[in-house]
This record gives sequence, C-alpha cells and structure tokens, in this order.
Amino acid sequence: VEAISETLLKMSRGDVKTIARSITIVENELDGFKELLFSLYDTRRTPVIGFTGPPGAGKSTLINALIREYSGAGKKVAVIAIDPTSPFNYGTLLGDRLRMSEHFNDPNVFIRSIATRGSLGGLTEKTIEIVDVLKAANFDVLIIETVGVGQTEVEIAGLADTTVVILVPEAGDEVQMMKSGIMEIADIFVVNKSDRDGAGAFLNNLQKLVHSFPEKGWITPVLATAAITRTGIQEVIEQIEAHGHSASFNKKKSFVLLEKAYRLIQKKRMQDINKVKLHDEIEKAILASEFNIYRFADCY
Ligand SMILES: Nc1nc2c(ncn2[C@@H]2O[C@H](COP(=O)(O)OP(=O)(O)OP(=O)(O)O)[C@@H](O)[C@H]2O)c(=O)[nH]1
Ligand SMILES: [Mg+2]
Repeated sequence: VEAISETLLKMSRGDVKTIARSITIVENELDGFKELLFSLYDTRRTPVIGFTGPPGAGKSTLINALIREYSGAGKKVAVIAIDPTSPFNYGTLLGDRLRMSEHFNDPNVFIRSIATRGSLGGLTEKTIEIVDVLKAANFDVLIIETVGVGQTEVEIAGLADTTVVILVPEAGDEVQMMKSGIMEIADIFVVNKSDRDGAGAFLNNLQKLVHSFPEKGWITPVLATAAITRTGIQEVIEQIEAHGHSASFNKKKSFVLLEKAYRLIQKKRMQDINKVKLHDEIEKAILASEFNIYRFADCY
C-alpha cells in the first residue's frame, strides 16, 4: 500500500489515476479511506461552484460551455455530476455523459458522475468526501451539477462556495413556489434558453424579485444565457469570479463548513441504521402486539 503522503503528492501533481483511485476509496469506504480523509487539508482553496436547477434547464449544456472556456484559458476543471439513483433519471445520466463527452480526452478536465441517496441501504452519499478529495488535487475550479428538486438546492448551498441557480423562461410558477428558499441560496441566477419566448419578461420579474430581498453584501446578478449556442457564457464566468471576491463569499466559508460538519455528524450517528433492516423490524413489531412508533423509535 502506498503511503498517504505519496498519494497526496501525486494528487497535487494532477495524477489522474491517483485522483480516480482516491475517489473510489472514499466512495466505497475501502481500506485506508479514513486515513485519507484525515490527511486532507484545504490549502489550495479551490473554489467549488454548484449548479442547480430544474430538470432539463440546461445545466449540463451550460457546464459544458464553461468547461470549454476554462480549459481554453488553460485552467484545470473537475466536474461532479450528481445523479439521483432513481431510474427516472437514468436517461439524464447518459445524456450528461454524452453532452460532456467532447471533454473526455481533455487533460485539463476531470468528470465524474456519482450516485446519491442510498434509498434502501445501498450506496451512501459521499459528495462531501469526493469534493474534498478533488480539492487536494491541482484543479483550478470544481463544478458540481445537481438537479434541483426541493431539498437538493439547499444541500448544494452547503457544499458550494458559489451557487448558480439555472432557470428557464417558462419557470415562472416554480419561482413563485420556491421563492424564498431559492433566493436564500442563489449567488447567481442564470436564465438559460433565453432564445425562447418570454425570456425578457421572466428576466425582468426575477430581477425585481432579487431587489425585493434584503441585500447580504452581494447583489445576486440575473444573467441570460443560451447555453446551446454558447451565448452569455463569459458573463457567467465573470460573475462567478466577482462573487469569489465578494464579502459574501468569505462569510459563506464558515457556513459551508458548518453544513458539511452537520451532515458528516448526522451520517456518523446514523451509520448503524439500515432502512432495509429497519423495514424488517417494523414488520415484525407490528405483528407482535400493539405498536407504538415512538416506543419503537426510542429503541435506536
Ligand atoms: N433552446 C434551448 N435549448 C437548450 C439550451 N440549453 C440547453 N438546451 C436543451 O435543453 C435540453 C436539456 O439540456 P441539459 O443540459 O441536459 O439540461 P440539464 O439541466 O442538465 O438536465 P438534467 O441533468 O436532466 O436535469 C437539451 O435538449 C439541450 O439541448 C438553450 O440555451 N436553448
Ligand atoms: Mg444534466
């Protein structure tokens, strides 16, 4: 077995094999995963940019266009695409791979899809750990794509230094619905598919909405893109850069660490709870006698 210091050195030099192996080690809790995690220090402070938004908003297409810009400027980019394990999203997974496939042979680009939500005792979510492993490598920017469905937007905000929320012109009602939550987490709004009807009106409404919320040391910009034709990409990069220099970005550091710590502690405390086993035990318990869910839960 290779010494941790050797692994870290190789990663910091951008050894792709070592990076991929380290991710596999933490993802599957293979031998030495804890030692590896315990040896990670965030010295490079690689910015983590989260992209979230409704299914099909154009997140992957936009990220693809950004990768092209970053890589063209000689920057090294890592992308984590988080695929919910739901079979509904299987097509998405393949789609993302196809859309980003032009970068598969680019030495400046590292792309990894990871599964989440070990629904019935399957894979546990290792996003935090994988991000931290990637931070130990020599990337200039880390990008995370998640589909925004309720909770995930909030989760991405606890993981990313800058959160970009991608919407489409026809998302009017959705924005009304998730208004406050989305306002809290969005550092940058991108209205993609601005080539479509109604983009101008939607942009205006969103702009008004942003200004109706109290300012937090950074005014959330509302940008228009058409990712498919790579229109407006430069502005997205500029605003990500600008947010990185804002007071809000610095304040967010400890918030992100808090969220990460909270989730790691939660996972640690829940590690002996397996939903499949729990289901068996519930089925037994309800057969036995009078069933009280609070007494049942109190045993754990
Ligand atoms: N008209 C138009 N279509 C776009 C634009 N950007 C992306 N699309 C299309 O929208 C569809 C979805 O794009 P994706 O990039 O896969 O969207 P996504 O948000 O990553 O989707 P999920 O990962 O499934 O949530 C594709 O067919 C794209 O070609 C755009 O700017 N204009
Ligand atoms: Mg996608």
